[in-house]
Parts: sequence; structure tokens; C-alpha cells
Amino acid sequence: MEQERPYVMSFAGLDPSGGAGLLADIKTFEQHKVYGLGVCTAITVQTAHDFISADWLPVTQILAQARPLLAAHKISACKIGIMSDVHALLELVRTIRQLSPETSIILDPVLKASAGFTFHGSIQQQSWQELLSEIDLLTPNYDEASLISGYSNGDAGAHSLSDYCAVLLKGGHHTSRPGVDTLYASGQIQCFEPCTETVFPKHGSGCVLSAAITACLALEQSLPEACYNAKAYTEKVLGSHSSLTGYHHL
Ligand code: PXL
Repeated sequence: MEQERPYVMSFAGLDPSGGAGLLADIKTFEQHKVYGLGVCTAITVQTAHDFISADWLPVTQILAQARPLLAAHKISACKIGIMSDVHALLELVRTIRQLSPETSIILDPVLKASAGFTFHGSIQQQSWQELLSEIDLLTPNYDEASLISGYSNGDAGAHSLSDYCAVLLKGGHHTSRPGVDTLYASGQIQCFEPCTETVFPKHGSGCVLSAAITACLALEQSLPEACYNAKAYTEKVLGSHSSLTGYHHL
């Protein structure tokens, strides 16, 4: 019999195609040998190619799913994916902090799906700053860092956001250094080069990365170690098949 695994929780949308959201997170957690709990934030209708619609669950319903689990288990880390808006995010994050102060909170600020669907309307920077000061790690891509910070340059934007929490700027959409992720944390900047050359774009790759970081942190890795190992894991999923669908294995 194995030892008890650390518990982690994903707050994410149901993507029935399995590439993103809750299903992607749970596959990633299982491969990392952490116990994954999943709270649904939205029901989406999509395939790997087309995003058709999203129905948001009210925050009261999201919290109703989470509360008994937060009371029943010590949750080492949680990740938050799609949420309807910054106010819902703030309410969720404040409740997690109140009910489970030791849980690390990782936020993947999904503003837009790769298939084109926009999740959030206009960005209220003041509310985002309040939100970021309540979490441990933000994992934006270049465009998200730019929109959330209000800087036209995503690198400068990510740096400025690290006044509030640690920021991992994902390199997937970066024009000058594609694939290089940059961690801004505790006043230091660290770059993570891609480990493999053969990667194929995938729907849900950001979900896999943030879920893998969440798992690695729950396994007591340091933040830089977790970012490095999660990147290597994500690249394996990206390299697993040439289609938009990826396979998970360690
Ligand atoms: O990859 C962003 C994302 C996150 N969560 C859900 C999604 C998507 C993109 O489609 O559907 C549920």
C-alpha cells in the first residue's frame, strides 16, 4: 500500500473534449501521483478545434462544491482556470484563503481560448492588483501579462505584476524568444529554455502547465524546480502527437 498522496484542487471549466480544463488537470495530477479534486466553474461546449460556448456557474455554486472538500482534506495547493470575471475570482480566492490559509494558490489567467473565444471583457487593473496580492503564482502568456498590467510590452508587464505575487510568463506566444518561460519571483528573474524541439501546438497546454506546477508544489518542490519540471512535463504532452490532442505520461 502506498503512502497518502498530497491533495490538490482544480477550479476549472469542464471541456468535454478533454484537452483543457478539469479533465486535463486531473490527468496531469494523476501522472504526478497527487490526489486531484475538481470543482467545476463553467460548462463549455467545444471540440479540440472549435470553441462553441461557455455557461458560467455562479460563485455560490462553485463555493458550495469546494467548501466540504476544503473542510475534509488538507489541500496543499490549488489552481484556478477559467472564471467569469475578476470579481468572481476575488470572492473565490478570499474564501479559499479564509477556509484554508496554508493552500498555495496558482492562477492561470485565461482571458481567451486558443480557439478564439474571449472569456473576460474589459480588464479592471485595480481589481486585478487586489486579486494578485491574495495569490501565490500567476501564469500569464505574453498577451495576458500585457492586458492585466496595462503595459503594451508583456515582459515589462509581467515584471510589474510581480510586485503583487510571483509571475511565470509563458513563452509559447512570445515573438522574440518562443518557448522560453520567465519566472519573476522574490525580486529575481529566472529563464527556462525549452527542453525539446519537437512540440506541436495543443489546445489546453496552459492548463497542463499550471496543473503540473500545482502538483510539483504539493510535492514540496521549490517554485523554480516546480516551474522547470512542469515545463518538461508539458513539453512531453505537446510532443506526444502531431494533432491538437495530447497524451499524458511521465
Ligand atoms: O486553455 C484555456 C482553457 C481553459 N479551460 C477551459 C477551456 C480552455 C480553452 O478552451 O475550455 C475549460
